[in-house]
This record gives sequence, C-alpha cells and structure tokens, in this order.
Amino acid sequence: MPDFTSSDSFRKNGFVLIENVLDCDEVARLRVKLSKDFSRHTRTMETIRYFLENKELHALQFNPKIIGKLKEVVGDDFTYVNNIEIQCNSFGLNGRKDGWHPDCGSEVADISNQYLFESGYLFGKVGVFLQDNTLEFGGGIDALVGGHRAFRNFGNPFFNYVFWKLASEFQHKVGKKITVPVKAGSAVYFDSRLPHRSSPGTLIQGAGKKMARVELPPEHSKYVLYWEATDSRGARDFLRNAQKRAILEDAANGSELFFTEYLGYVYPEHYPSSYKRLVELSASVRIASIDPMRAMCFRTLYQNQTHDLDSIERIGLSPAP
Ligand SMILES: O=C(O)CCC(=O)C(=O)O
Repeated sequence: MPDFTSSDSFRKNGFVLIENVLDCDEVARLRVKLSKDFSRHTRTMETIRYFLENKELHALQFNPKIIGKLKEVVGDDFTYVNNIEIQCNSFGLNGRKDGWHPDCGSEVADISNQYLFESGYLFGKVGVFLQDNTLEFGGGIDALVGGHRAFRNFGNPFFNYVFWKLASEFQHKVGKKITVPVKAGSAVYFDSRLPHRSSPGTLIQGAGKKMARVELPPEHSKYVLYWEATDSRGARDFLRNAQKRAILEDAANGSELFFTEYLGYVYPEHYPSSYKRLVELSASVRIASIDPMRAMCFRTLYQNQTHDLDSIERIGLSPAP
C-alpha cells in the first residue's frame, strides 16, 4: 500500500490521509450526539448554522493533527471556506459514472475559471469520518488516484477543457480506483479536482444520483463532517464562483439554498465567541468570507427563501458577481 499519509500524497495522488485525529471516546461521543440530532429529521446533512451552534463540532477544525497536516500541504497561508456539510448516511452512487465526480464540476464548466489549470492551484475538501470504511457499509470515500492531474495548462482555455474532458473519460475507464483506508476518527484532505465517490458498501441500497440518505442500523450509521481548505487566492476564486451558484439556487424548485446560506456568514461578525477563540488560539487559521454587503444580501435571500430574479435584483446582486 503506498503511503497516503505523507503531505506529498496530496500533490501526487490528489489526497492525504490524516490518521488518528480523534480517539475512540471522542468518536463515540460525537456519534451519540449526531444520532440524536439526525433522528429529529430526514435531511441528508446539517450545515453551517448547526455547526456553529455546537462547540464539539467546530472544535474539530482546530484539531492539531489536521492543522499540522494542512500547514504542511498548503503552507502558512492556509484558509478555511466554511461551506460546512455534516452528512448522515449520505451516499451518491448512481449516474453514468456510478457516483464518481470531482467537486469542481461547476467551476470547470465555466471556461472563465482558468485557475483550476494553474500549476500552483491548491484547493481541497477536508472530511472527518466517524466510522471505519468497510466493505459492507462503506463509510468513507473511493478515489481515482492521481485523477486531479487531468487538469493541464496548455495556455488556451479551449484546449485545457478538451484535454481535461478526454483525459477524465480515459482515467475513469483505466485509472487506479481505490477505497481510501479510512478508520473511525481519521480525516482525509482531497483536491477538489480529484474524482471520488462515496465508498459503496455491499449492503447499501437506495443511494440516488444526488446524495441521498439511506436507512442503516445505528451502529453502522455514517457521519462525515466536510469543509474546504485552501490558500487565500484559492478561497477568493472559489467564493466568486460560489456566488454565481447561490444566485442560481431556487427555493421554489426545491433547492436547499446551500450556497445562499453559507455565503451569508461573515467572519468574525456572524461567528460565536467559542469559534473566534479557537481561531485566535490557533494563530494561523484564516476564515474566508465574502464582502459584508453582499453577504447581507444573501442572508436576506436565505431568510425569505425567495430566489426569483426580481428579488435578486431588488437587493442589489447582479447574476455575474
Ligand atoms: O462522503 C461521501 O460519501 C462522499 C461525499 C462526496 O462525494 C461529496 O460531498 O462530494
């Protein structure tokens, strides 16, 4: 088995495994809490509001092992984007590619986002897993090793896109796909361009094209906390694209207004003191957010749950920020 735990693995393989972030007792306590809270509804995930209300969850972002590894990979300029997802029994396995996808799908579809092809580009998702990844129940992610390297810069947006399209089809057919050996209490930091999917699990049924919550016995429930880590430039580019996505969210069509919600949180204004204290103590973590005026507009849209174009224009957001 190659060494997925050294910081080089992020550049080389597209992900790095961070082992033993939490001990058994910490995992057990978090599982009890999440099991209780998720039993109150049927949603697949909790988002930033719930995360900031619960100290034991936001403390995970400041775990010394996670911070240490992110510093090794990203450097001292590392920054969090808090598009928080706390997923429960959530699996996405269908579609033409059986659930395989990069996270930057909406960014690469917009040809103006050439940053994805730059050699120094660094953006990824951190996931903290509260169960082992097993053959029967999944519990972690599968990864297409090195798949992020399909993003090559030929100095021409059209060639960049076409090469990526062809290379990612080729990789999907012949590339090396592995189940990342996640244990309860470990974390993974993976490149947003890396094709990955929920590890399937032979006993998992009912997973949809989009992430769907499936029924599992409580002792096998799957819980994962995700957020993004990058450098200051990566955060700026990502948040610009996220605003375009937020504007296209439409509550009337059943969309959850996920982007609209988290973009409304500005650091430090909208964060509790328990979180701010952790940022201060860490002395190195930066929290990215958008311009406060724009954030206020997104908060209004989220509160009203209205997303028609009229209301977007009325509160002063243009569809192309
Ligand atoms: O944890 C999982 O099941 C995979 C999640 C995933 O692919 C995603 O959030 O993009």
